Amino acid sequence: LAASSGFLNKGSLTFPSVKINVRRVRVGSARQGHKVIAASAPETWMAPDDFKSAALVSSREQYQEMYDRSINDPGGFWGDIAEEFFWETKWDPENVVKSNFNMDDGKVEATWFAGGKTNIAYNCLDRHVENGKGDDIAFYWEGNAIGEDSTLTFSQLKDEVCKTANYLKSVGVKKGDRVIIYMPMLNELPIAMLACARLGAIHSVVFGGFSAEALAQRISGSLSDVVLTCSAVMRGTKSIGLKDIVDKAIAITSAEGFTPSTVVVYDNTRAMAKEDLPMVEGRDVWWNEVMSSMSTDCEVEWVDAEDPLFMLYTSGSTGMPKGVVHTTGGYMVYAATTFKYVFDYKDGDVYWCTADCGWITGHSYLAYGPLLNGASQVVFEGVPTYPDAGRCWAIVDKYKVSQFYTAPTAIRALQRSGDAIVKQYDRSSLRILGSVGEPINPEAWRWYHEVVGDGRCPIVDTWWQTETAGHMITPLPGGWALKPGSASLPFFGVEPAIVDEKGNELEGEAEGLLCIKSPWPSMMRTLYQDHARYETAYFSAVKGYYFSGDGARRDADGYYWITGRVDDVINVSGHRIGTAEVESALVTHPKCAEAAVVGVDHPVKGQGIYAYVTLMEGVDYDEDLRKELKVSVRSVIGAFAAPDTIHWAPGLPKTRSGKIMRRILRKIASNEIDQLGDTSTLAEPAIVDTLIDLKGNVK
Ligand code: 6R9
Repeated sequence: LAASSGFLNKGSLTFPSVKINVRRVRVGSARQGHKVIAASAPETWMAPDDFKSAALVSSREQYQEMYDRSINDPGGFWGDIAEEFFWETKWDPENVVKSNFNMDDGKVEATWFAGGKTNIAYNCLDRHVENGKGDDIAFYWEGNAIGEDSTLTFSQLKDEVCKTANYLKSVGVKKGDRVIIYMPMLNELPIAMLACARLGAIHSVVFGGFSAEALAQRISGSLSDVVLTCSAVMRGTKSIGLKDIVDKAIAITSAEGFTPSTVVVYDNTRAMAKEDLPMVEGRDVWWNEVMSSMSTDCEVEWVDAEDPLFMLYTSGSTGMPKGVVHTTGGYMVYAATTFKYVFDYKDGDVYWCTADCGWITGHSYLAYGPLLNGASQVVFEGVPTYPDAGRCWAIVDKYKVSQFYTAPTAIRALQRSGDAIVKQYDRSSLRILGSVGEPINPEAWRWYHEVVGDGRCPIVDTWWQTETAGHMITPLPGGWALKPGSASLPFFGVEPAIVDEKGNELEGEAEGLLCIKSPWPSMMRTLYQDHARYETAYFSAVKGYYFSGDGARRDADGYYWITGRVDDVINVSGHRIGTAEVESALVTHPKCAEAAVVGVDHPVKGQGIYAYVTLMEGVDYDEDLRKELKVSVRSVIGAFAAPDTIHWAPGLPKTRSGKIMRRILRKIASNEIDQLGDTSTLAEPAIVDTLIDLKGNVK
């Protein structure tokens, strides 16, 4: 294995099994359908001098010097940073990074800090407690309803993590075992993650919005013997029963021959009365009862830097969701370092990320990054619009939040409620505003900047993925001028490349496929039990590069503008959804013969799901059926993946070899009928006119 090095001589580039439908995006537009910023005269904003001079990185020159070292001497750069953490055994300094990332043979392995032994939970908690920070607040928990709140100090959090770890140990969980966590945003969710990490067990957090079928897939996919859950949760005024979904999921896995032995249920009396919840004798226990008798001392399991820390499922362009696996050492160093520099973290800050721990953002920038830095943060159970659209600003005011990190979809939704409700609250504590999950359109950027941040706060538009586990392209808030809609420059150690459809890397100003050409510490190491799929899905489309699935443009200043997915992944409110997953959910309905799903621009969600459905012979299209089809998707994936629109399709535009031409379906869906392009390769060109005629009956 060669250390991260050259990437010349890529040989011939082919696109074997990975499907890339490059969608054309106008040069200069930050996002299809949103306002276009002229490429020639981009608007820029620079943090004021007092902000810059106090920032960890205060100029592009300082960044460039650090960046150059991170690329030319990754071992030295990351090795120095890793020294700040506690390692029970030090890594081999000659081999900080080993990888064959850039080979043409399509085989990919990477290791960081090999030989080192550490524990991320120890570094998140014990290290701070031992350094006299035990009484600092780790979590300001804010419940769904106004007035529900509590705090946990670092030493209290450590005690809770130890109790949970001791309980898990008592039911047999040990290093390498997988544990499913299906919880709402109670403190117990990050506590459960850290408890697994303390034992070296691999957590697999499943977002609470996933259905029983999706949860079942994740339980049996990882053969997790223990499931941690909660009776129910309040989302706004609605109570959602999570334990009930766990019961249904286990009924599915049991029918297939796998039954977890233990289900630990947190009794959330605010959402459901204990008596109302049936418990399965011998399998289900109450969290609150079993933890209370556990000791607050729990020995740390020292794990290898390359031992897996967690797996997290995410959607790709083909097939079923992929179990992305992240390991310990590189992830720890990278999550902590990106948090520190991107949020310009300083002692005394109060940070708030609105993400759920069911997503990667909640892993890296709620559970791990902030705790590794000893930061105080808000953990919010509720939704940004309950009881009203001022809730986020009320929380900022209440806790004097200094960094606020959320998704463009939330920003757009709050923007719709107007400026007055924002201005009712004091936001002078805010220093930095963050964005993640999808491209932020310039109007939303400006509103966030001007109204929420009173024109004072830099916006860090952070581009990254479940697979990258940490920020990849992002502003450093005091470092350089911001351009609304651009994620700007690569973080330390990240080498982005823009590649054309033939796989040639483009230099200078360019637009194409966004790839990464050398390993970074928190890169995913494999897909759970499927290394071959890891290699084909990410490293075979563009040989010698990691292909992100996104398109991007690089401007004359070297800034990157992410143009969105170029594969068959739809990004709905920051949630990644594979078109293939929604299609296979639709065809589970007995009356659905075939389905084709595309993404369309949506003013709040970023993209919406638009489904073309062909029914079985002899079945008539009707409104009830439309509802039933949506229910099918809700029950196979979850409510967030239900199509917004169903377009009845007596047939679909296919090539003679039977491939659905989604390009045409996208154009019809977005009313760009005049831009259908070449339809001559279709087996039955007339179907296009039929679909256009049926647009009148679309709902
Ligand atoms: C962290 C996260 C990843 C996909 C990614 C891209 C989109 C995320 C973005 C962004 C433009 C940004 N994305 N951040 N697009 N600008 N700042 O969201 O992970 O759920 O895996 O989604 O989200 O399309 O490929 P994940």
